[in-house]
Amino acid sequence: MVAAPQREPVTAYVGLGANLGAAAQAVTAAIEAIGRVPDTVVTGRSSMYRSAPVDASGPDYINAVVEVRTLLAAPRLLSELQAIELAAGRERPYRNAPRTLDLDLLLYGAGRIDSPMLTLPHPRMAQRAFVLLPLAEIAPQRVSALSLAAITSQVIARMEPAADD
Ligand code: PH2
Ligand code: MG
Ligand code: MG
Repeated sequence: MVAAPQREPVTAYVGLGANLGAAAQAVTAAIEAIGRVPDTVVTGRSSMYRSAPVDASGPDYINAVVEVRTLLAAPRLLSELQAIELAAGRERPYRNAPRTLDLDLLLYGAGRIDSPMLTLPHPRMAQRAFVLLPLAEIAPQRVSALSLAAITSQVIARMEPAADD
């Protein structure tokens, strides 16, 4: 039997990061591309942040988080995000290599998944200021005070909104 399509929209959060080339432009373009994913609307968007690389090398990152409402199942949403990464010239020469664009599915409703392709919630998000600070800006209910207290030593700065924002 074919599974019935999912009818109830789910609120999900996507982390964006880039540290090669025109990183802020890549993040802005990616948010627009996420808005063109089928059956998905962008319902919230954080400021952009500049952050020092965590467990990685290379230039500073530009990071942001967006909220979407989607009818897509989590694995399908992930593959749409991966297609946007590929279109932005993403290469994967080694783990945590500098990248033109990284899109991570952080949270999918209250969903918990542990498969080789996808782990939800994102397994490292609770240790990363570059995820927690933008997420707390648009979804404070999804970030605990305890995890915010644990990441205060990480170097990160919220950028001014763009003039035309
Ligand atoms: N992404 C990583 C590894 N380290 N550091 C910062 N500051 N921002 C990132 O987006 C980031 C990182 C792996 O995806
Ligand atoms: Mg990542
Ligand atoms: Mg990633």
